Amino acid sequence: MSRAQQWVQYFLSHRHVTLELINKIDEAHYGYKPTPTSMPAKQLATHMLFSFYSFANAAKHGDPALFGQKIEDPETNLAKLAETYTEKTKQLIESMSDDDFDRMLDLTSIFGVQIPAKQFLQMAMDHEIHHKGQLFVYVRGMGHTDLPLFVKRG
Ligand code: NI
Repeated sequence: MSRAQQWVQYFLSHRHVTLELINKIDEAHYGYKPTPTSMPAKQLATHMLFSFYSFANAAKHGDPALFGQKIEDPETNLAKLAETYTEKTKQLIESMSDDDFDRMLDLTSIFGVQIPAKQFLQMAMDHEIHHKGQLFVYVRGMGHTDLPLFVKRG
């Protein structure tokens, strides 16, 4: 299995759970917050989708500037947005060559370091996993009790 295929599998093992949680958020709950200072549910989910896409876009093209690029999307349905950006992110990772994973990214202006693309992708995974844990709390707070495991294999 190529590195790209391994990474796609790793990404999807967590993203499929994120999607399952997002699909439980109906429109009436888009503004739901577990505490007064929390991010609204739709904003949190959108942040996850756009962030991973930006990480992958920068990793694939070896261009850190792509990470800071602001994303605007007219799609208002969260489930549809999730499907679209999961597919776009998957395609970016899938199209990476073995060498792309080792290419150094100059992130000195953002994080003060230079790191290989594979480590940058690991940061994307850590970020996804962090916010996915939060989504569990959100969805439970909306009244859902039938929730997935934290990771989906196979
Ligand atoms: Ni974040």
